Amino acid sequence: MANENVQMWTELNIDLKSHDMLLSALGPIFQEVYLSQKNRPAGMGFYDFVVGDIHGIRVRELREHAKNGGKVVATYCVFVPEELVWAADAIPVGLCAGTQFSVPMAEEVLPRNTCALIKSSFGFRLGRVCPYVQASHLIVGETTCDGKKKMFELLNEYQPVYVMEVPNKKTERSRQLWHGEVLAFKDVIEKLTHNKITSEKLGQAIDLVNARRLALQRLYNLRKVSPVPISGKDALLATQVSFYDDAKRDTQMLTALCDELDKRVAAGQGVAPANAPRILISGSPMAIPNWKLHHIIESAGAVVVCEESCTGTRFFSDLVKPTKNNLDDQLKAISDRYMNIHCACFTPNDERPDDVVRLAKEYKVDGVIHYNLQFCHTYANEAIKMEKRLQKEGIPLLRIETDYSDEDKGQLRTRIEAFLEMIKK
Ligand code: BJ8
Repeated sequence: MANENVQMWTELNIDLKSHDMLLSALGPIFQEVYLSQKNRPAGMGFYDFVVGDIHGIRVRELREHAKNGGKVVATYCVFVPEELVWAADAIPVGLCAGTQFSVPMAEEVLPRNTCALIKSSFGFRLGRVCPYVQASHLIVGETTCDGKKKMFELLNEYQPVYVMEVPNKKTERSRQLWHGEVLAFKDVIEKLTHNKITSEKLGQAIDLVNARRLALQRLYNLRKVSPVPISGKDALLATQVSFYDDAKRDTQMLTALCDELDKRVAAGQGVAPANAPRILISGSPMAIPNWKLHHIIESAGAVVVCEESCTGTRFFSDLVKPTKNNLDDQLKAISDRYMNIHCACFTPNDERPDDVVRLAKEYKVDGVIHYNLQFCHTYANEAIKMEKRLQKEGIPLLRIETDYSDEDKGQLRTRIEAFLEMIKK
């Protein structure tokens, strides 16, 4: 299998030397962060396997699909309506952009004062170290933040990129603009795949993605229980894998994991003592293998019970409303659903602090940690409003600004331990 992988990566024009370095760095990190945990649910075995073979089986599935004439569509943002991709018999893949490894590669081109997520994703393409990027026929970007939209122009010099225009406001005019973008995206995907998106196919795709969202909702609901039956790190990993695994298989695996967690809950079995501080993380998304903050928090004796982020609740909280098999209604339901994602790129975006307050209560958290990637101005500015709002509600907040490097680990640990000491029950 190892040889088969090497052959596949060669066909995908991967820089094998750098890629080897990337994979050999991932193993020890995964061992330290994940495999060293005690009392993990057996259902996490699947996710360990996925990470262990991160550039193997799934990439082979995508290649097989392409050999049979199918297309692979890569995305960087939860705004891209994946239902339309599935409905055209293409496969969407949420690209990871969570490693420091590719950041220096990107810094050869991009300004250094760009957020790590943007640098990491651009570096993957520039350094040819990600087979998912190499295997995709189209990358779909979006006009969310300035850094991303300008990076997509540069990325387009290496691979075809299509950019969706996400509005910055939530007015009726903006909603109409977004609806037009969804219709245009349908045309782009039909042209790419040479497949017509019918109402029947779209209905099936809506059901497919909604089922995965419901499974993730179930997983998160189980995290509301005390003692919590799964660590924040494990729940984060399961969510991260949902971005690129097959949606049907992913739903099955999540369902099996939740069945096991149900039993743990019934037996009162938790991964941390009932009095361990419960933390909600709110802010920028955390793509694989960005486990830094969770690891520091949980190593300090607390437990992360919820993520208000695009690798958390913003990814699955809302379903596309099921409609009768009428294409226009389905497309409208899709555009309405996606406009409900409260990304800090919107102004105003008061719904996000509202969400955090609501989630803090639902998950009975002892404190919120606001996670901000350095140089991400939208989330940094929104943190000011968030702080005021949480203060009013009496919910303790710690604001963290960091990147993907390990340099600030010690400092973060000290600040987080002090915060946990303050909120201790
Ligand atoms: S919907 S959060 S996935 S844009 S952290 S690149 S905002 S400078 S990732 Fe995001 Fe879509 Fe919004 Fe979600 Fe820019 Fe900030 Fe970097 Fe960001």
